[in-house]
Amino acid sequence: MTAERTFTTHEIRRQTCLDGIWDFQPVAFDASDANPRAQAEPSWLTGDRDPRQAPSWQAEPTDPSHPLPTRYTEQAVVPSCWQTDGRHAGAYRGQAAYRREVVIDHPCNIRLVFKGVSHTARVFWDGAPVAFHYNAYTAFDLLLAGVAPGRHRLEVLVDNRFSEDSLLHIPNDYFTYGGIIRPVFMEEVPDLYLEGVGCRIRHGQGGWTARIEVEVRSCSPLPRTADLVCELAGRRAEVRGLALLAGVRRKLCLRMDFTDGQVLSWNPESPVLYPLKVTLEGPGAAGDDLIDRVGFRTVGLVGGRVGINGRPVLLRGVNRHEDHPSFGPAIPLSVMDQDLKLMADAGCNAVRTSHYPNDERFLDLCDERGILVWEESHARDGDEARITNPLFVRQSLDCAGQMVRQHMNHPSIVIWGCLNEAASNRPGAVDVFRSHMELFGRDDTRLHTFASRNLDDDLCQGMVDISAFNIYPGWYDRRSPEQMVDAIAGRLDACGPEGRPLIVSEFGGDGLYGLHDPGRGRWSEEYQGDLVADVAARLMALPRVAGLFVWQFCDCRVDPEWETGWPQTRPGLKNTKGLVDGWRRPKEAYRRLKDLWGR
Ligand code: ADA
Repeated sequence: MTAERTFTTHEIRRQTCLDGIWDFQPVAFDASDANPRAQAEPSWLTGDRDPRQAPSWQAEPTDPSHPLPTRYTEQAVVPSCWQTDGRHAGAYRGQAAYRREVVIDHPCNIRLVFKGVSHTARVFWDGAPVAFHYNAYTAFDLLLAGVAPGRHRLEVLVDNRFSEDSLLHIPNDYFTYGGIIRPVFMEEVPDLYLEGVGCRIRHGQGGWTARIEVEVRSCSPLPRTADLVCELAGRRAEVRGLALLAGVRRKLCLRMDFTDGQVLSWNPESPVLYPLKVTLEGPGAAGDDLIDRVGFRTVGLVGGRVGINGRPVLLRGVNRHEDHPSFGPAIPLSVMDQDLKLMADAGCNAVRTSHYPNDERFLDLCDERGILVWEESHARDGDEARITNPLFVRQSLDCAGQMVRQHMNHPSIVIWGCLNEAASNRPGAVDVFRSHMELFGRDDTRLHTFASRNLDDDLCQGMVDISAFNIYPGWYDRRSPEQMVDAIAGRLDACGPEGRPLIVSEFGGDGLYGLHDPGRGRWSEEYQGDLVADVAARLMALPRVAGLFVWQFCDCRVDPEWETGWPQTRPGLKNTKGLVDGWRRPKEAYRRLKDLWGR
């Protein structure tokens, strides 16, 4: 059975993983479907392979008022995506329904947790709609109070179409897959139950303070009371006789202080984690619990570097897409493990989750291995019109808010990022950046930034804790790394505190796996290896540069519908700037980086 995290999260609450074989049915487009992009003419680039068609599936027509199929003719594995289903590994973009039976043996409250559905999910319980969620990369949950014993039908209608309703998932330089791509869990919760726990750890005069927020929810028709107990690093805090009226939620704030000697700090070399355990015990009521993990560490700027517990660290990182030829975005734990081992072997100490929140188990592994994470909210590339669209702002802030709330406790996350390469040089877009930075500002235990490509005219650098720019010397740009960093530094000094450090959040170039050229020409592994090693060495020699992230860790698939003409620079519809290819086979660039970083 798949575990939700890499450690035990409940000792009391009954949790069942719903991964496995589900019934599956693609659902046909119908004429009334107002979906302008999906109905646009197929581009000449995709040729006969119109991505709207499911070449070998029997798609069921649906009535929009009853969107679920009346019969299911296929089966699919959860989690997975339909693009990696062996028979039709094409680019089907559309809707598909998933169904499975759930047997309940006594009356109870059921909480369903979906860790990721790409990209829009409508959930139905015995045919009735119970949840809607947009965006593939954040989790969502729903509560069914007072479920009767018996056999129940759980169905999920999944949609991966591009449309006017989807402003984060757009045709892009990575692929928006379709499917239930991360695990699904069913939990039985008592009438008073724990909805979440968030912990902020700060260091002050000779000691640590943990501020713990616990959310308790009642799904009972009657008032209820319970005792809440919170345990961390040998300490215990209690709230006795917590009373909740019918149907309400309540947030409780607890504080625990530790002297320096009482806990070990979390550091990249010694990533010590402590369980944070919250328990609800009611007089006569069933109990509930949540277990997460925390690390005692501070993040700041120290001597022009990112400082972990006051010690400066040069970030040597990679950008990673969750993508694999066999699994798409439904990356198994074993591949996460493999990826992190390859990164460590190449000498990386950091990873950027470009361009969306990652599977939480990957973050768990980073916590355990001391890898520093820049976690990024979902968005890549946005002109002013798109990112100032109120729907974009809502979807993007929703995603950023869910990311912060869901991943708050991971000590490995040292940077919250957002809005990659968006219009930070347009006066009309400044407020959009500000609203994201204000949201991140509620968590002062990390640095906040975004990756800009506007070297000469960025207007939003005054809002970030550390500046970050994507530069491609030797690939898209003829300037040298020094010239580009100089241009950025000049601009930063003119508008912000002088000498503010900067991260090169992307650099690199394409290299086709297996293409060897004694002349070391563009697109060969040799050219890419020379480029990555040369740019990395030169950036590391610049005192202003506090970190550098290679674009990218592994090759990834791109959307054929990507509109800008750039697919012509994506052989095999892949972005081939990976240090390893899709199958994780190291390229020359990997070996050259390892020579620089890994020894
Ligand atoms: C950008 C972008 C990446 C990728 C890269 C490239 O900087 O942030 O997502 O598209 O360029 O390969 O061109």
